[in-house]
Amino acid sequence: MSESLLHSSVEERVAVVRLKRPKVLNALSLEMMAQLADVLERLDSDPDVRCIVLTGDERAFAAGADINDMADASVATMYERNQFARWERIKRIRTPIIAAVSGYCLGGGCELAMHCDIIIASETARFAQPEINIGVMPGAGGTQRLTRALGKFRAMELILTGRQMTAREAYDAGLVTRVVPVEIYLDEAVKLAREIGQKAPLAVRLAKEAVLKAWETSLSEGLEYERKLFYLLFGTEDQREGMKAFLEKRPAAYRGR
Ligand code: DAK
Repeated sequence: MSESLLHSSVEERVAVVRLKRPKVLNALSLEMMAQLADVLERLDSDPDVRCIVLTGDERAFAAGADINDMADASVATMYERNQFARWERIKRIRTPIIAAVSGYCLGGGCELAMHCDIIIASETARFAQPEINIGVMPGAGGTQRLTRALGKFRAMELILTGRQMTAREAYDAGLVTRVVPVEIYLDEAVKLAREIGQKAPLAVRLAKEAVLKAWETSLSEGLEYERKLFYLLFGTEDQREGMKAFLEKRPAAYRGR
């Protein structure tokens, strides 16, 4: 299936969604974000899709929100547009999303990668929140998610200077979980997505929900939440199947029930 600013395909339970505005380094226009929220929601409700890979191209994952959309905007325009609603829709996707990042991953691009659940980077990837260089600050979660991912001091330095981090630095700081040669970054992400796609889908979705909860709550509330989701899984056929298959020394056949 193709949208004008995105391309998406599904194979072996893994959907690959590609941002497609290469001439402007995949700058995230309002229209592109609308299409992205639509596509991700559609994939999220497709039972055959178990994991999503979100990517750009070798030169850029995305160089930020499209500055043309914001340059002349007033407070009222920004408020009326309510862009946050689209980002909120992306935040609510329950299927795991892996960002496969190469090249520039800046501003809104970095914030979009941080809306994903795992980030795989090519050696050429560069991460930054450069909004400070154009007179503003991150607005789609950068000050909060980068700080939670890297800690206060590293995040503060990056956000106040707009400096680009290399893939290796992002790996050392814990933002990225794998750095691989540019030739294989997408394959690596798809391979990981297929591995996740083999697991019991309800357990995967609830586990994602529980990990995300850790960002937003105290330890004791998070543990309470985890416990309830854990109990819930004992109401699924896949729990029976997974444990039975282990005891019978055979691979499990999960059905998402
Ligand atoms: N927007 C629009 N066009 C962009 C762009 C961007 N963010 N980034 C690059 N381009 C365009 C360039 O203008 C150029 O277009 P032409 O001149 O060819 O027409 C083309 O892409 C190629 O870029 P360059 O010629 O500049 O390529 P270089 O290799 O020399 O430099 C660069 C690459 C990535 C270092 C440079 O393009 C750059 O600094 N780009 C801007 C990066 C940036 O400042 N990003 C942050 C933007 S602010 C919100 C949600 C999100 C946001 C805000 C609100 N809400 C929910 C309310 C996010 C804000 C941002 O991301």
